[in-house]
Amino acid sequence: MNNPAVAILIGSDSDLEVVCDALVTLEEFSVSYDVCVLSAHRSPQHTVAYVKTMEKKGVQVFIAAAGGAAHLPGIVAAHTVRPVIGLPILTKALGGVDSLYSIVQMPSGVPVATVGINAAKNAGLLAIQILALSDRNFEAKMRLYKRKLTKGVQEKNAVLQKSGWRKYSNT
Ligand code: RP5
Repeated sequence: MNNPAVAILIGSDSDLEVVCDALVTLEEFSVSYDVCVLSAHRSPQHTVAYVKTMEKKGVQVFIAAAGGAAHLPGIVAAHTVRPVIGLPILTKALGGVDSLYSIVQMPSGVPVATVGINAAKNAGLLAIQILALSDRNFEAKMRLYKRKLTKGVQEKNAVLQKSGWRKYSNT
């Protein structure tokens, strides 16, 4: 893709199953994106080169997903002035807390907007909200999305009010 609005870096192909939720969300909003496997530790030079190239191509937001000693979002943030969203990936050893802490505890001056562990959909939505600051089309789509969220809650409440809470109980 020539001029993506969002660039997504994933630390390994093993992260892709989780990250797919972000990609699907971007596609649902018709956001152009580029996605690459790049590692802060295993391919550091390629990672930095990619960030610089994508910034030159006009990328507005970066999403970086990584697990364990998850330094990828921080490395991206160190090399761009664009906002960076960090997506911590669930890990077998420590349940993703290692990823979360590695991403969220950035030094002063180099922020990474960190979403929840495996919260790929939220990473995609946050990227779209950033784009919506300067794009009325994305803003309108985001308002519609929010209205749908509200409608879903109202429908659930209607079912609860009609059938009573015992429908939800095993006892
Ligand atoms: C991190 O190490 C990746 O982001 C991934 O979450 C984790 C494991 O990578 P693989 O060993 O599956 O390649 O860098």
